[in-house]
Amino acid sequence: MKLIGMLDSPYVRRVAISLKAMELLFEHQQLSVFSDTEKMKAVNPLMKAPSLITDEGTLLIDSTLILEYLDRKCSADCSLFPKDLEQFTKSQYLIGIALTLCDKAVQLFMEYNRRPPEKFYQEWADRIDEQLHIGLKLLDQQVTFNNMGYLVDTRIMLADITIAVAIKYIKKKLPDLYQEHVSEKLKQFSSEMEATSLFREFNF
Ligand SMILES: N[C@@H](CCC(=O)N[C@@H](CS)C(=O)NCC(=O)O)C(=O)O
Repeated sequence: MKLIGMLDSPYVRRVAISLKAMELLFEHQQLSVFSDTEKMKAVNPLMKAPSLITDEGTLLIDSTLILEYLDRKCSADCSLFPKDLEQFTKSQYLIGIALTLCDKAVQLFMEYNRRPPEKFYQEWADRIDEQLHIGLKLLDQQVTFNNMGYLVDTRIMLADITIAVAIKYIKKKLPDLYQEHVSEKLKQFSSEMEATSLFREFNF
């Protein structure tokens, strides 16, 4: 299998960390959707990252769809989805908030860094900003860690990975938002996750 995309993408990063956590072998090619356009098009004409090429040569797009596929490939005891329905529902709920934070953080970063200043769309930026504040508050209210320091199980699962990756993206790309609106609880969780060898291998 081959994963294509840069680790500064929270979507690529969550797939890379998950592949390793699932003990699946893969090759990683860091191509940028913006600066490696031609190479990226050759892999995926839609120019999206993450892209995953399966061993059979099928192109898979979108981190959530890729992770569903990988869940079927990995051994049952390495699955990153809880078996129990109640835990699974909680996990999907938390991942939904974390992915919305990723979407909104990427959009806000693009708004400030890619859009020409004369085309800056203030109303849109304000809306994203509000969504980010609400998402961070909701996440802070909803997360509770067990005595192993994880969210839904006694080992790392996709909810832990996705939340940690979202917080790190915000820390790096939107530092003011991180300082002012990420709670101490989430900052602490993010630091603990980022200190593990699993996260350090896919550092950004
Ligand atoms: N929902 C998608 C989002 C992926 C995404 O938007 N990736 C960005 C890189 S961070 C990308 O491909 N941007 C180029 C584009 O949208 O044209 C996922 O979970 O994989």
